[in-house]
Amino acid sequence: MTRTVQTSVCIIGAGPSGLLLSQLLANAGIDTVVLDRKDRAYIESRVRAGVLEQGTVEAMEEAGAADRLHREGLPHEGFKLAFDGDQHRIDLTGLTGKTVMVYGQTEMTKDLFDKRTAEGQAFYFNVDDVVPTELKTDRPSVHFKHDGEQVVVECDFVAGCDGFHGVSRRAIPSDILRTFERIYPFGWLGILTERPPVSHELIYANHERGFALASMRSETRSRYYIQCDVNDDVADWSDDRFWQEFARRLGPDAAANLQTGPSFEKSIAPLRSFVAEPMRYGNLFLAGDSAHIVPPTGAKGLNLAAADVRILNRALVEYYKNGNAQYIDTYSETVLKRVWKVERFSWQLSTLMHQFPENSDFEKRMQRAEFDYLCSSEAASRSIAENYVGLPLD
Ligand code: FAS
Ligand code: PHB
Repeated sequence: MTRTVQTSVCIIGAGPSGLLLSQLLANAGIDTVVLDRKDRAYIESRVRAGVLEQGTVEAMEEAGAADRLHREGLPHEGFKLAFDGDQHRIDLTGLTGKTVMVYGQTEMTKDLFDKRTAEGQAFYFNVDDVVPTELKTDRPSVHFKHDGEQVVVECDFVAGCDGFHGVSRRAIPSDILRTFERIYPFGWLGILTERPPVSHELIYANHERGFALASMRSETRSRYYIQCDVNDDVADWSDDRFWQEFARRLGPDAAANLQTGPSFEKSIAPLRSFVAEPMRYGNLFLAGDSAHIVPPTGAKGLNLAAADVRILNRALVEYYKNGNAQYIDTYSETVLKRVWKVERFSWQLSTLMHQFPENSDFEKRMQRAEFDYLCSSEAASRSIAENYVGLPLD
């Protein structure tokens, strides 16, 4: 027995991309069905991004889901780069007139789930065997299993918001899909701890022992990272070992204010740069991590996903409201131009701020020279700042 469901846009994935797209389309009166292989509790439990560009905040405002973000988020006007103890502040607001908002992806996801649920959004959680089909026709469909029942969603468009390990990218024929990848020779070990942050602004540190990042989730909850071997086992990293390493890499001045405590989340993430082209195939549109991955150094992953969604939403609304397919037809070209610029920035900052095992003494000197140039050049600092606060949509 197959259950058939009709909708305008079938969204595969209920992470930030899928949820934001569903809300923005709903605001334009466009109905969607959203399906995810996990459930809401699992999706909300994932600890990921922590910094929102102004554009992402604007997207949440457009979605009508920004009230708590403005109440609890922390606007930041700058951050620090540190090299073997020397520090340089990137004055975001002085150089660009903009700020970034420290607000966890977990919270953003909760806010979007609350809003979608309050508006009666149709979700299918814990689905299996998702197969997008008929993508080159005017009425594609998405088949999947849910609660032991076979379901098919017939729609106008399929939005592939199912992340790096999803099925949407793989629905594009291999003779059409092109992928580009750089895998970094290290990972990030991240912890959460209920202790006030070591600094009121983020500190990105490159130390001879490796990279470290001091971030936060609130004025009482800190989020810290250190570069580690991607094959490390998180069980080998006791809190004491983490604190010792983290303090050494921050340097004595910055670490003087460090309040250590028990971690309540500890995980290791691999780092990669990845792009899939095209981001459209027939009536399938990719958005977010299903199409690209950036190393978290530039705080871009979530923000790049939100920018994709704003561009895709504009295209779909223009089609439904005015019958104009211009933005749909140029979606992949438009969005990829911005994706590659953000990939460049994330790669550049990762290359500058990490210890690479293969780096010769010359490359290490180049890293230090780049840092010294940033310290001495307002133009160089402005370049970092304008990328960090977020590039224009197009
Ligand atoms: P997501 O991966 O968040 O969501 C995809 C959804 O699709 C998931 O809920 C999944 O269950 C679902 N799905 C997958 N396959 C499916 C299928 N076959 N059928 C149905 N549903 C399916 N970004 C930053 O900006 N800053 C950071 O500090 C940062 N840190 C990160 C740390 C880690 C460990 C990771 C993994 C990522 C980090 N990111 C960071 C990037 C991250 O935030 C992503 O950019 C963001 O989650 C992208 O959102 P989505 O595109 O919605 O993809
Ligand atoms: C975080 O707070 O999780 C965070 C902040 C900035 C980054 C990466 C992660 O560049």
